[in-house]
Amino acid sequence: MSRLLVTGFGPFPTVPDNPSARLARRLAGSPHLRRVLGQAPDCLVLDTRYAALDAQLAPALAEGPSAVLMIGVAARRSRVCVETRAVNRVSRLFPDAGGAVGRTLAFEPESPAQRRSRAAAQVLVALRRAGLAAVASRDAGRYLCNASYFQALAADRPVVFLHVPMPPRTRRPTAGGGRRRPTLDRWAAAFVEAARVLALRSRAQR
Ligand code: PCA
Repeated sequence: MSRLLVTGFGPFPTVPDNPSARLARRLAGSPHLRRVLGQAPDCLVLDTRYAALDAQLAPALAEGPSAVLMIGVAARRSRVCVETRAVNRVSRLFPDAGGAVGRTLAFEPESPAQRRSRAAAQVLVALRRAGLAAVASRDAGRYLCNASYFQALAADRPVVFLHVPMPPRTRRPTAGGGRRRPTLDRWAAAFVEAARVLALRSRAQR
């Protein structure tokens, strides 16, 4: 059966505890999302290694998910970013979790210079409507997030990549003295709406 695939990433040298893995698992286990989709999505937490693209992502994509919602952390950003494209470029500077760096500058030498997400604009609207001050980004970096997005965008199905900032470590008291809803909970709730958009688009494509 064709379904939504949700992906996150494990730790890497500058981010020992990657919130994207927790978010992906939370979404995949969300009863609300299960109701929205009519079934639970598949969840894949990728090792932050170049080797994981072939070893983990490729087989999951080969199973033919109807849509893919990808999540990664961008520690220096302050807002959730909807990535509008992935480029065919790899950093040779930043080692992955296994110490390997990209070997060639082009990720796939025979492939186009970039691939765009046709679902990104609609996902951005959905996230904002869900109360998240998300922004569009045309720069998914030159590391594993960009590379995985480039790979997932190769097939004709709705795919979007969401970069999240590092969530604050402590819960901040609100002006009224109460506690704000934890950041990860707010993101996960809004990401259900992103998943809804992807699912509707995939149904329309069939
Ligand atoms: N962020 C990195 C890789 C894994 C992750 O969560 C990136 O932005 O490429």
